[in-house]
Amino acid sequence: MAYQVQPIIPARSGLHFHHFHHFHLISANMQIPFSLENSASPMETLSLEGGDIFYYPGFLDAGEADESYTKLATSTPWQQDTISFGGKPVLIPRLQAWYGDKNSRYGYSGLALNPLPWTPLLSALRSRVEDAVALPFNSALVNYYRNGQDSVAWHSDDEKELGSDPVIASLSLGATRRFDLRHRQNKGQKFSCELAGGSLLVMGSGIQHNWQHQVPKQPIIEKGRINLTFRWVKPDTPQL
Ligand SMILES: O=C(O)CCC(=O)C(=O)O
Repeated sequence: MAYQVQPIIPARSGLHFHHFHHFHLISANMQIPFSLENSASPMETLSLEGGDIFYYPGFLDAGEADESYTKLATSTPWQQDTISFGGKPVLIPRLQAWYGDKNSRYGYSGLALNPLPWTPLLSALRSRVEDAVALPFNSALVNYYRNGQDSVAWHSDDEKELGSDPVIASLSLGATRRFDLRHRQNKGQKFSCELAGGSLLVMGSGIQHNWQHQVPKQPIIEKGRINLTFRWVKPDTPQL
């Protein structure tokens, strides 16, 4: 598996990011620590087969990340929605809320989501993320993993309203959780990292087409985690 380091800093970002060395590539018989120890770049870029991932540790400082986590945990109208899995209704193993511009409807696995209006906190976080990534986002899926028993199963974010090649920016708050990717054709080809509170992970062009991702259960973890995936959905896509 080839990988390379690309110091890419979006021109509009104006933000300073610290080094943080948490990338690991894992396949059936190898584990390669991914480190930018000698790179001049303040963020980490991982080129996978068919797509790039960018990791911004310390995107929010610890105080800001903690405050945002507490505010979201206590004030979001969380729902444990039901999806269709193998034709059967199943409760998702986490809580969620869908925010966005008025016309940014979204759905997956038989579930239709109408956007809640942006709150001041979510609007501010969205602007920060848009500046860093230099792309607009009109919606965010906010997931609450109450503890290590909560999870999200293997999937790609490839619903039609996301367009053919979405770039998705994923902001993590609260407990550090493992994030896995596996190649869609060659499922033995895997990549894992730890997503720390305050970090931003960007799944770039090609990733949703070529890779699936999951947040596995980690029963030992007692603390909660909130993840916001900022997305661009095609406005006014008809509901399911
Ligand atoms: O919690 C995460 O880091 C990932 C969330 C996710 O997979 C999604 O919203 O599609």
